[in-house]
Amino acid sequence: MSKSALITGVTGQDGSYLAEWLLGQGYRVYGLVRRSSSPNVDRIRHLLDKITLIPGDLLDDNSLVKALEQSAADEVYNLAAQSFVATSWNQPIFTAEVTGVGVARLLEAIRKVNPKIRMFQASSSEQYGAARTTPQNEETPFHPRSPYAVAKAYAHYITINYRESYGLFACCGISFNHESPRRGLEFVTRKITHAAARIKLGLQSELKLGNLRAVRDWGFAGDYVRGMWSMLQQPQAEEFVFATGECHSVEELVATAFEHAGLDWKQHVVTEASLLRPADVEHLRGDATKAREKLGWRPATPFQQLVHKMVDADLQQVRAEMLAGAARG
Ligand code: NDP
Ligand code: GDR
Repeated sequence: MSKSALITGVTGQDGSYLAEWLLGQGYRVYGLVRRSSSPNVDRIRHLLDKITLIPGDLLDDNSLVKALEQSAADEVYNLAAQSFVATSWNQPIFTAEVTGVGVARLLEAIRKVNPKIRMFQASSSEQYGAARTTPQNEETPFHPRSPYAVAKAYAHYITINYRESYGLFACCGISFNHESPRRGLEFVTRKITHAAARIKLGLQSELKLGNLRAVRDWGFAGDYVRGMWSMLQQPQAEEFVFATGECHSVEELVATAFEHAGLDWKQHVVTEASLLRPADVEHLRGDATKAREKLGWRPATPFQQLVHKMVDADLQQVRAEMLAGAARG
């Protein structure tokens, strides 16, 4: 009988790529979806006849128990979170409840339903925050700089604590930023590539951004989900960093995207004080040596290729929306 996997956050960017990857590996795939007033399955529409959706929420213990029972999961990938850093200052308590305490709820449910379940927790490079050393690896201390990162640090330690307390196979992958054409529109990469496409096609002229100096280690989401899966195939549960080891500033990202669209970014980008964060993370670069050596994991998509792919996808999407709008009259 094939293995069964439950993905929380299946409607998100990573959830959609992970579902594709697990289906390719022969898994029965279940996805936890929270109730919304209208369906929110754009990223997994092409998979709906291949995966089973189970209603539930990280805020609701009982729904997690039921989802584990219904899926008879061998592996659980906890990708669900309030994942937008900027929002976490406006909604710190909600972010702590979902992104932090939600993980304790899931671990408790696993303990109750089947302690043999293997669990992946999506930790974040944001936990390093004002990092003391560069590049960051599994040994680098955390110094979180946002309510989101503080919640993720709690989630990280509670996962390790349940492993040490109860012998669960539960482990954290510490991923640096990873992007794709399926990235949410509010994150800086997609905000930029989508705006470049709209400006190119004459739908807007200006793009407002915050901190252009911030530096990140950006990779392709499709590469990172392979690492998540590999972690749960190991003989022992332990933490791994996933990163490209290359970093670029937001300004370089804008320049790369706009140039690919045939635009001069300086004519369109304005900086806006309201988009600056109360405490930003200025510089992150990851060291994925352990993942390379133990898991054989390597990111396969260089920065420029990633940005070009996102701009091309946005040009295609915006053109299609314009055509559909014209056809509707
Ligand atoms: P997204 O924001 O695209 O997806 C988040 C998912 O979580 C969505 O499916 C969302 O559902 C779901 N969700 C939110 N709240 C709840 C809740 N209360 N109960 C159940 N589901 C909920 O994130 P990504 O795919 O980019 O990231 C996946 C995970 O990895 C997140 O935990 C993120 O914090 C973490 N991470 C991401 C990195 C990145 O660069 N992408 C890097 C490091 C860590 P809905 O569609 O209904 O909103
Ligand atoms: P991040 O991603 O906070 O690293 O979290 P985001 O793309 O939001 O910001 C990256 C950097 O860009 C700067 N920036 C802007 N950001 C946004 N969103 N919008 C802007 O207009 C803008 N202008 C400048 C930010 O200040 C920041 O320095 C992402 C999320 O996926 C988290 O869930 C994940 O844990 C981390 O990556 C790793």
